[in-house]
Amino acid sequence: MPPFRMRNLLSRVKRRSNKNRSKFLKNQTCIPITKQLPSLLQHEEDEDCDEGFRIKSSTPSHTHGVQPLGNLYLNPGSINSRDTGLGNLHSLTDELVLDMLGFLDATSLGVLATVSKSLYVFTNHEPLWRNLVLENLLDGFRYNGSWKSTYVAACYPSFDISISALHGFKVRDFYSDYLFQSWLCANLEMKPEWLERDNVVRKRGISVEEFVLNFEEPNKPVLLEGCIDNWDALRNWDRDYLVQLCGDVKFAVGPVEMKLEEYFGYSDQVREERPLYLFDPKFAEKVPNLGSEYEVPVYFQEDLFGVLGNERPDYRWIIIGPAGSGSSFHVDPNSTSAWNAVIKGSKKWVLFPPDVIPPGVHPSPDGAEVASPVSIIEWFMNFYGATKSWKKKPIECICKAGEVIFVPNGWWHLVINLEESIAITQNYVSRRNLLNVLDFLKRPNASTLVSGTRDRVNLYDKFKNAIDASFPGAIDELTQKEEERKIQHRKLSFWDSVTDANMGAFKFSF
Ligand SMILES: O=C(O)CCC(=O)C(=O)O
Repeated sequence: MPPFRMRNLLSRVKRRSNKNRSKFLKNQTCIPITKQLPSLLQHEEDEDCDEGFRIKSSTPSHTHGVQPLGNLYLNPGSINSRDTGLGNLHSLTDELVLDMLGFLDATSLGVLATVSKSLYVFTNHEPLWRNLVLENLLDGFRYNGSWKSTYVAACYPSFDISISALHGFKVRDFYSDYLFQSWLCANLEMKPEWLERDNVVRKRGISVEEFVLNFEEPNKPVLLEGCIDNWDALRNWDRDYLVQLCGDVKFAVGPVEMKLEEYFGYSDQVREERPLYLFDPKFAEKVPNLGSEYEVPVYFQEDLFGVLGNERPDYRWIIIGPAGSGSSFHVDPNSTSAWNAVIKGSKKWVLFPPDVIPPGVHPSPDGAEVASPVSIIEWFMNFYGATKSWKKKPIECICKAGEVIFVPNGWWHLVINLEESIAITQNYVSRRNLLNVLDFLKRPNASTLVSGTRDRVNLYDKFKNAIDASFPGAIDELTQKEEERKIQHRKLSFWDSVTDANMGAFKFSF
């Protein structure tokens, strides 16, 4: 590892557009926000930076020699070849240059790469080639060591990129925080202090009544141990078993469909900031054995969206991803609650209650758009520390194989896989949450908020009618109970405000 020094990394905050995972905030659009954060990072001869960041072992230096901008200021006399090679475009930000290059096809990128060293570095930026692969190779691909060579191997099979004169050049004196940070985030170890806090309530063997009373009703997360011990999936599922079971069946990986064997080929080789995540809602239809090797834990059996039969929104997913993959901050769709069971590996969870927006996350007032850091690791680097001084601490834990976390509706959550992980998650609506879900589906902008179904606007009517038909009077009964609960709550808060809770005496304020 060559030494690097870095000062004042700009934290990149960008739109999350989870178009490919309808489970998530599907229709978020771009709110670019640039924030200057005093994110000091210094790396001298050793591998620990002064902020305690640690680069993964066996990490090669940046493929094209990109260095953080701070190094330029510490090397008086050197000239940033980023600027000289961009000509009149040098005053544009790196992000804008890359956005413009994102409009080009592979051939134009290849031609531009020969224009200057600077354009060589920009046009070889891996996310540009990743986009080309994901836009053009929708039927899957064999990852070939880098996104560029994956694209070239698939589209120009007779061209051997490894013998090209323009392959794997390192450019001297190219300084860019933006490009460097992509590399850094792809190669950073999770800091021990990011994993330390474990304040989730853990329960083993509780009754359904206890679960409803203490967690579902008050809408609080809980980690449930031992409730999937009977799953065949827990015993059977590993790479070899799944590859054999699923054969040539393809699963949704972002916008593309891949065989498991192709996906594992990719995840074994890749080192990137946001690894592709296998997240498939139709896994049980595609491979019925996957569906029959697990069963819904006893706590989540009531699932009222079931009244819609095949018309229910997507509700169950198999999730597979390498270390570093995961889900950035989101709230689950359609105001549903969820459970997530880890079958292999482990996941770090950070959850904030509905009334606390996580630091670095900026939802639009109607909830249809969310701006957040580019990657999960970047959130940890730039925002996790802020939670230390927050009064309302997030709930955090590491969920290991055999454990299930309950994610109550409306809670923001972020998940990062600490090792290769396989999980099943389901979103559901029980009686405790039915009115919330109906309210959500009825919102005026339902067409932009509702997800997991094609018929977003009519989902409210369909669902309500189906509930009325299957459970006549249930909605009225729940509405009445809710009214009573509110009145009760109002009464309580009045008495709370005039009495001293501890002394039982009246409280006066002057
Ligand atoms: O990446 C994961 O396992 C978490 C998925 C998720 O956010 C969820 O189940 O709601």
